[in-house]
Amino acid sequence: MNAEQLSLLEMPQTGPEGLAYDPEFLSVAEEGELAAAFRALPFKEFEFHGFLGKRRTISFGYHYAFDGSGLRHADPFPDFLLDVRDRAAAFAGRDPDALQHLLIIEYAPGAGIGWHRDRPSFSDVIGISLLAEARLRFRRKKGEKRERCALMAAPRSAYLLRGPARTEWEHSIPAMEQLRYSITFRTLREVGT
Ligand SMILES: O=C(O)CCC(=O)C(=O)O
Repeated sequence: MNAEQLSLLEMPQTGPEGLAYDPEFLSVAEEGELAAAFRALPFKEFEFHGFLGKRRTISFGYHYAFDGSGLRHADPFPDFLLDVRDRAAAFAGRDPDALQHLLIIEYAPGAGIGWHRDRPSFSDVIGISLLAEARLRFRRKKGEKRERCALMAAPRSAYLLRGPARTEWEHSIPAMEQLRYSITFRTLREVGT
């Protein structure tokens, strides 16, 4: 990761520990094919305790419902994403079968994602960006202050959130100006860890 990809706003370090980045994870051709396939998917507005967000999502493997019901089984991963899953697993140094949750998000212009940490049911998060660059912002409390930094996630790139980047830092993406899709794969946290 170089200084242009990771802007260190108030941080004297190289970024959240546990954040890894591959700027060229997908080819241009793969990105085009995936985006074309995504246009046919039955996305639904993201629902959070009865409120609808601007982004639209679809989950495979498992679905996490924010209505109190939590993690449930969902349809299996589509075949056309199995190769991407295998490469995402290799990027994270994990077995492909460990990537059990797949979430595709459609961010139309004006849609973003607010500050959050992923649910404790999940462990590693591998995110792949399509079509537009996103400013993946990070923050965590340090005493009375907050540390902040941001990763410019380029189209066709992949990032990994693990360890402190996943559990100590919150992340968010401001409203997009252009259509972006993200693919995120998650491992499930083992009980007792
Ligand atoms: O779109 C992205 O890359 C981030 C997705 C995200 O933060 C999430 O699904 O919790």
